[in-house]
Amino acid sequence: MATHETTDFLAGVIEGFYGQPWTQAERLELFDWMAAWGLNTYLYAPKDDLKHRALWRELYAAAEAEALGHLVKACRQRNIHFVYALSPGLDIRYSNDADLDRLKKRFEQMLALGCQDFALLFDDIPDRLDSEDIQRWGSLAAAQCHVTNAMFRWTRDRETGARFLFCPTAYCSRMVWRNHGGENFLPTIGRELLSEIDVFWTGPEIISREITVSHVQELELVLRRKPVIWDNLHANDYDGRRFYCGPYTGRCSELRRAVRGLLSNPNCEFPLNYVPLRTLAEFVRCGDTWKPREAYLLAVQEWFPRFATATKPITLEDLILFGDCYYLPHEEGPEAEALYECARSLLAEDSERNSGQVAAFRRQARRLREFCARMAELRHRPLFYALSRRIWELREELELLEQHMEAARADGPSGDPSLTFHLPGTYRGGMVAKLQRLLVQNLDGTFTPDRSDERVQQVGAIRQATVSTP
Ligand code: GDL
Repeated sequence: MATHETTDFLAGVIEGFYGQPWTQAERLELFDWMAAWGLNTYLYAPKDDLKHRALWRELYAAAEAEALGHLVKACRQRNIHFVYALSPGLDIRYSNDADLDRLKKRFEQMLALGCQDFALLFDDIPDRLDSEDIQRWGSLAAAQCHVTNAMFRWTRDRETGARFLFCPTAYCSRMVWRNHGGENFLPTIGRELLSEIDVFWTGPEIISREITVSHVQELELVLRRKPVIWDNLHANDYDGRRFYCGPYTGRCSELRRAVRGLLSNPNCEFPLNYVPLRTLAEFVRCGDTWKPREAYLLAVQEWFPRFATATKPITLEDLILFGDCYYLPHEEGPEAEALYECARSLLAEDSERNSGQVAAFRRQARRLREFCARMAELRHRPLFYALSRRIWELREELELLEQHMEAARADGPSGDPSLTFHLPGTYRGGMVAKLQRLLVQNLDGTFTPDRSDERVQQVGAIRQATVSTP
């Protein structure tokens, strides 16, 4: 039986997001990064590989299997664990032996390709059981433990050193508080899941700003094992307007001893993951003190050569300013935050609008707009394609603000609406945008109807009428 060097602590990457999976070439590039940076685990779990989730019962066709086999081999050559995950939870019948057999057939195919490590994921699935499963298992947690334990034993009979991971249906504190998965979901998992099986956990939230040592220590008591963190800090599949290239942060270095692993499920667009993964790798091997901003600046410096343009070059300083605009889900980078604060104070009703401040805003906004324009000339086209839609929006908004401030300076606080080309309907338009404007999110996460929208629509209608009047 083949063996490979095992490291107990799992550090690396989950391809576990919704949307277009990474290409074969991107995965190979990822493995090179990982090998160079000391990351040891890659979890194959793209939600929209049909045979990972929706069609989990179907075997891979020959060409698909060959491509996966190639990845398994590429990982082996670099001493990286290739963990193959299946997500059968959408429609599995937990008490149906035929479904268990299908899982075995799927793992058998991967074993034949040289894969040694496996995972069963039950995230984002209906948290109800059909009547037969309820009668047999009593709870979703017990049903999941039964199938996972059975698959673990079956796998270990064939691959003695196999790592085996499990993602529960309630995989963060908020879900547990809401009783997602049913009463006593996690305690049942802790009690009934075999102790050799690792359990994924995303932290207090699905996208956790912070994961503290005390948080995971409390969890350990319930799970009866240390968790493996499935870290969604840099995931962007839930928001098509953003990506995150800020540093790995909100986790202190002591966390490494409190967990069995740290795996990042990052941005859908592979080329945008350089800094997130580089800084994760640094976090994994840093000493006692973790300095995220310093790590970010170093990683951006390394990323910079990929921004070679066809004509006029960009500067590292501009890349840092731009990166700060797409930093992290819960915060902008300091330079972006300063730019935002400057614009906000200039637009405030009682603003003095001193010309120095306006000039400072304009200078930064122009730097950014110029940077965005340069991106169209990136030689690394996949990087540009990954950025292009977001850049478009950033440029538009900055241009609008600049125009507005210019007009306000000339004509008083309200500005001159006729100066803008941003017509209602075409700009910030569409059904989703309209729906979003109906409810405003409060700081505590609750939503309330936005009455000001009626006013905005009225103004829009007036402008529309003005524009279409010959
Ligand atoms: C999730 C999904 C993950 C997705 C992420 C961000 C887990 C365990 N599952 O809940 O596939 O990419 O949120 O949207 O995190």
